[in-house]
Amino acid sequence: MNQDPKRYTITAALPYTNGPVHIGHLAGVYVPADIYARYQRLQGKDVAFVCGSDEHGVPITLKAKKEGITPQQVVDKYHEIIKKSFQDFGISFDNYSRTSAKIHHETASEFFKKLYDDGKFIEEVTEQLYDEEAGQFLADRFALGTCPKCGYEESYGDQCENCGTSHNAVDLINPRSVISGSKPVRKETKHWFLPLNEYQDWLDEWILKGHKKDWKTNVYGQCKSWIDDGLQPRAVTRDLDWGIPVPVDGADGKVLYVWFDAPIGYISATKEWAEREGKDWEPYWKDEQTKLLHFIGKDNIVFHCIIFPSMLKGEGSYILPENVPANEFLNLESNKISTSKNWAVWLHEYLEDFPNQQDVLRYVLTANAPETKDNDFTWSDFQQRNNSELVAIFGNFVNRVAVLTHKYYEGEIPQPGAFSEVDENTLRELRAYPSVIASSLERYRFREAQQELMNVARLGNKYLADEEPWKSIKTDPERTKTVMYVALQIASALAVLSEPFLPHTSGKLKHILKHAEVNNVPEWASVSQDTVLLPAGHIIGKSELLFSKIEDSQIQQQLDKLEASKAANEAEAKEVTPQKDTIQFDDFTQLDMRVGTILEAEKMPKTKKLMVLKVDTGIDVRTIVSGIAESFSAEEIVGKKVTVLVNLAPRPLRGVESQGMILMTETPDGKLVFVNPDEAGVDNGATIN
Ligand code: B3M
Ligand code: ZN
Repeated sequence: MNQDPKRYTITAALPYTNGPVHIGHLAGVYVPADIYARYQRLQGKDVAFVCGSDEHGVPITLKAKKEGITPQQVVDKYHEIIKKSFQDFGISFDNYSRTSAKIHHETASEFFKKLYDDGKFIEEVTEQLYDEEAGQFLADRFALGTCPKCGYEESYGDQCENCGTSHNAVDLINPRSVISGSKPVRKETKHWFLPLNEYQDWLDEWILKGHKKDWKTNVYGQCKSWIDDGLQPRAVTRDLDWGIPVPVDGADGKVLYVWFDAPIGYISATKEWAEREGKDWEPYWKDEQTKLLHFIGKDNIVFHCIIFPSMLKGEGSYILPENVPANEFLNLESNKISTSKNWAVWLHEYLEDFPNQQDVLRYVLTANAPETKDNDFTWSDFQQRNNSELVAIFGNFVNRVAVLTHKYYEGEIPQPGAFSEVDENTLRELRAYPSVIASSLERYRFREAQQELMNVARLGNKYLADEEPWKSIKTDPERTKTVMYVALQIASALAVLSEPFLPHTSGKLKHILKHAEVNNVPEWASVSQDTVLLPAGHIIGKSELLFSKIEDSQIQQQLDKLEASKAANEAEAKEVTPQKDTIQFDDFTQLDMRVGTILEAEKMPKTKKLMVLKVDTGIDVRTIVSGIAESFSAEEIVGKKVTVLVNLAPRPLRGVESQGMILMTETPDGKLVFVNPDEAGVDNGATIN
């Protein structure tokens, strides 16, 4: 692709419609995508910025079960809430669609059919997890279990949130059904697989050997590890009743895998938009001169860099993404954002507490964007950035300029005299900003770009502080005219350059400066040229407050809210687990539990939780892999007596066979403790009954 693409197709991850959106979504995906799209439009570029609700998949069905409503009711409810939040925050999608739309069902079905007809799938009967109690297959998030890669015990069937790997539900160790809690059996069923292994060499060429070295290191690194690990065929269909029916014969009761249909949602959203606008959608997806970009969070990297590109390649007529600028995660007050724990700042709730202050949140989230590593959002940082940056730097500059223009000239821009060296230098510096900001944006460095924007306001403040028009008005009113003229040019540039970042503020500022009434309306390109943005004689409007101070009490209110969530979670955690179903004495006697001693302990490399133990069970010395590394160091447990379930079937954990299980319990704050036999006088091998 040359440096100057003909058009841009910019996609933002389709949010699952099983809950509202929070600051993590905004910071990771939608604000950067929006800044980028707005910036390209300001360059006069042809942009299709698309998104929509991801309405299929197990998360939706689970939510419906939990709330006792239908999946359709779930998606209808959250689609509206999410769509409104995006509008409120000024995310300027050209189209926000939804995957339940007819056009999407058609597009995704056709896509599948094309791959099917071209023989791009493998059709295979395999064993899948099946919940006999619920009478259904356990696709994806319907199954939970231990991640085969990192040992995390709450891994979903399709993906582990701990290590990011995506796998098949049958790969889970100790799987359990989310529906009934029961242990699933394996049952045969037919599915269609995308043979990713056949794309391995091509992906290696395209990403690793190709020109993708300029992808962000977090993205490139994940791709590399995937490709280096060797790719396996992936099922693209599921046994579920919610989704897009598999459009071939003999596929009753089967739907497309949500991660097969969702990215095609970008294409359907583009089609829907093009139809509405009377345009042709195809160049946006098929012309080599189009720059296709996917904005996503880091948990979606494999789908957008490996699987979707393989689908597009297999289909044959589509272009591939030029870049996938994925972000890391945003934490909240040092803890992982969690919907289920209500540890989040929900966008619709934020707006209730901070009405019309969307741009403050956009600003803070960009200033703190998790671009290269996970980052933390804190309310005190939010307050600080508002009060000492937006209010004190940006707002203060604009307010001084507007107020003084009215005070001295009744709002009319004065005729300047000859420029001093300081004036010339200031204007020259100002003209450099569009390209400085652009260069950061072109490299997806949004934090840096926004800092440069603030430097424009800083330039203005410094200029006023040095030139002191409020003093010269008494001694040299002609000089004051020149100074105010220059300051007004800076304010005007700020109105233009802030648009991608702070669209509401930019709109207000343009309104104050009455940009629309200037003959040549100031634009991004004109800021860098040696032209006048606001001519002498132009009359500006009255100053309006762009930002207002955020008080300590408002911050305290937010912290109290979070504190309440924490208290509620703790109360819930304290609830005693209900007693399980009665078992017979014989069932109990089948468990062979012995006293043992830990002889050696070593943390398993590259895992958070796993420890490899050598345990003397009295019968033998055996290896047991246990998920205790976050609660104990190796040193403190060597020599400890523990209770061991010795006749548990051996199972491999990350390549090490675990030959038993150590009995544990947990303190209220999550620390594991051993179920400790009386150490005085029991020998290893003593039975427990
Ligand atoms: N809905 C996953 C997510 O919200 C998913 C993104 C789809 S993008 C095609 O994390
Ligand atoms: Zn894992």
